[in-house]
Amino acid sequence: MGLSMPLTLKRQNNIAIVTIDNPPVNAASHAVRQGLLDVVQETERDPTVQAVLLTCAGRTFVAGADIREFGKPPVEPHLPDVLRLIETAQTPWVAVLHGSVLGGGLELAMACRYRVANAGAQLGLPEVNLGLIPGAGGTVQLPRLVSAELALDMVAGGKPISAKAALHAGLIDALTEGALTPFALSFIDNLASHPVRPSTLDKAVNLPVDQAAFDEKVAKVTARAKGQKSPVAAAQAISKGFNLTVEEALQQERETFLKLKDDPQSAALRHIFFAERGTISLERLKGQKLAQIQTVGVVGGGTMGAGIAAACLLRGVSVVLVERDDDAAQAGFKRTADILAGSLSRGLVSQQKHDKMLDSFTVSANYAAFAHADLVIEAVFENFEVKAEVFSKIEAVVRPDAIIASNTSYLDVNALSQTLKHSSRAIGLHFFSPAHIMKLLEIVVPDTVSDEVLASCVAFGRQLGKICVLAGVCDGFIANRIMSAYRRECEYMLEDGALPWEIDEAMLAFGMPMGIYQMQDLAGLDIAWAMRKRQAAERKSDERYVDIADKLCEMGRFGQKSGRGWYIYDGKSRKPDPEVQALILSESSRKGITRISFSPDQIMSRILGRMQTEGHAILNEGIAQRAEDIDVVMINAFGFPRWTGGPMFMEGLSGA
Ligand code: 3H9
Repeated sequence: MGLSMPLTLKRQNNIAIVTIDNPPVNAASHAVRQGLLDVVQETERDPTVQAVLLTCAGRTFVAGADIREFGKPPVEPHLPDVLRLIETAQTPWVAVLHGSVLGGGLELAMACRYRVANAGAQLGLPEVNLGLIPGAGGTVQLPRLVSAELALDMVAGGKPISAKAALHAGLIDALTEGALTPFALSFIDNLASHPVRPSTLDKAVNLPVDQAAFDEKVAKVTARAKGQKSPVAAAQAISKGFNLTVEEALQQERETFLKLKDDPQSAALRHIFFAERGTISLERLKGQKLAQIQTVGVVGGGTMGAGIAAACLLRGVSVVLVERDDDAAQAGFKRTADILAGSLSRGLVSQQKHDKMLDSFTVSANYAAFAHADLVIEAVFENFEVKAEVFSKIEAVVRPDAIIASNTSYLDVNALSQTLKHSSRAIGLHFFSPAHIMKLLEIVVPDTVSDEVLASCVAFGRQLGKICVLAGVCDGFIANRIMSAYRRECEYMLEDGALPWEIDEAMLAFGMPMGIYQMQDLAGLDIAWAMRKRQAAERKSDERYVDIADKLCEMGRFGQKSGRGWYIYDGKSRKPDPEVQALILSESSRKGITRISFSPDQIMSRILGRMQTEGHAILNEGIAQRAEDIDVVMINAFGFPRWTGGPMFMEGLSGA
């Protein structure tokens, strides 16, 4: 039929079956749009076609517009125009949904008269995550199929819903656990006796059940967005749309979409979308034989060990956790089991899966329990001698091919590897706490690690659903090294004239989830104090050193847990403390520093400048592979605002 390549059209009696085959995710690229246009023209011309069944090959339905085209000039036919033709076609289209039905993909499905799905399908409008709102009618279609409240949640929140929830909400018409295409064909058979229903845009819009409650939801979206524009624009598109005609609402949506597409926030979010998917492209890893990691040993059942154990169990990996004695082992068991119970109570796993996870989890006070482990990760106290001893105990009991990993966040993984008889099996796997939630995994690469071990650990990290970033060996690797550098810069600013709460407020206004001093108070000041005391002997005499944090600890101010730290606490409420202010002022004067005031912009520019300088040092030393990896780390380790693209991307934008 002369169709563009990614589409095929075949006939089954009087049904036209269109299949989009555009790997990896059937994105609505130019060729797909052109193909759809050709099909709709062809099938409208043919009076023998009674219905068009729209399916996708591969693992998913259309997962959205082709994001790679967004940076380029738009090429006709545009998606909204193609969808309007499908929507208004005389021959009804039936969308057959599986996998990720997202963005332009869901808009395409909603432009069809009917939608059937299999149980695994996920449906959503995630455009806000790319700094956009839907641009092919989504904000106008969705509230005509589902409630106004759900439409707001889906468009402004960007999270997909399950096929079951979509059926319940009225977004799809039928659901099957079985084979999809035969189900869709019999669905069409049943339609034959009914008049064709009106198109989505011909339906009346669903107004909010309670306008005041709806307005409150919109206000919450705005508050939660901090500086990000797209969720606010998405909420406005939905709420303003109630008072517009379909044509006006489509026009409003399109204008907002095009404006946001050219906004730096969208460019930044697209940058990070691809950066997260491109973190590891090392030649040395290609074609390596991968170890099958089915059983993981964990040493230590504290917060980190339990989190790592849960992260493995949640992804179907068996775990053996070893602690120093039976009581500690039982405590580790409970900590891990509590995390799994939390996943069950939040509906993230079924009872069956929960029970299976518990069956695959054992604890012991004896290292011999690691005899069958494919990989053992130590998560014990952050001290070189302690970790080295644990490493040799592991090596004494594991199989010769087992991998041995340290979860250290600062220590020298090269030196740690050398404590083993076979250093090629040693690696750093730096999880972030809580390890079952945080997406980032720094894979720390010692000089002697084998390619096979490294490749197997990357595959393992991905198996756990982590974003893996390779890091070279240095104090703090990527994340903590940059954190230490900007923490030092903040301390200089304290002496130079800023106050902790001014720095925190500037960081919050910038979009960080927490200020650096709020974070320190939450984590406790004593651990870093102990580390500074250990490092004191190596500190250069001419290095600028700020000892305000040490003095706070000497005063017994260890943070939130002791009721006082950088702030003073009354229960959970936190207030600036005049005593801390007095200490800071007296330290400036003791050092002969004339204090100057800092605006929030000046504070952030010093913090960002420090992050970028350290980022360049890390790149030059080969600690990070790519500037993008540093952005990925800062966003996923510390909640650096995604819509900025990360500190290295920002530097490129400013040309600094
Ligand atoms: C939109 O639709 C706007 C419309 O309203 C209006 C238009 C006018 N385009 O994530 P994965 C690539 S905005 C191009 O690793 P998974 C990805 O880069 C869009 N490429 O797989 C990767 O490539 P590579 C709204 C895309 O199974 C490969 O596919 N839609 C796109 O973990 C595999 O991706 C979205 O925002 C794309 N749209 O997850 C959905 N999507 O192999 C964005 C993926 O070379 N996509 N690629 O590294 C996703 O959320 C996930 O990719 C998905 C699959 C859940 C689909």
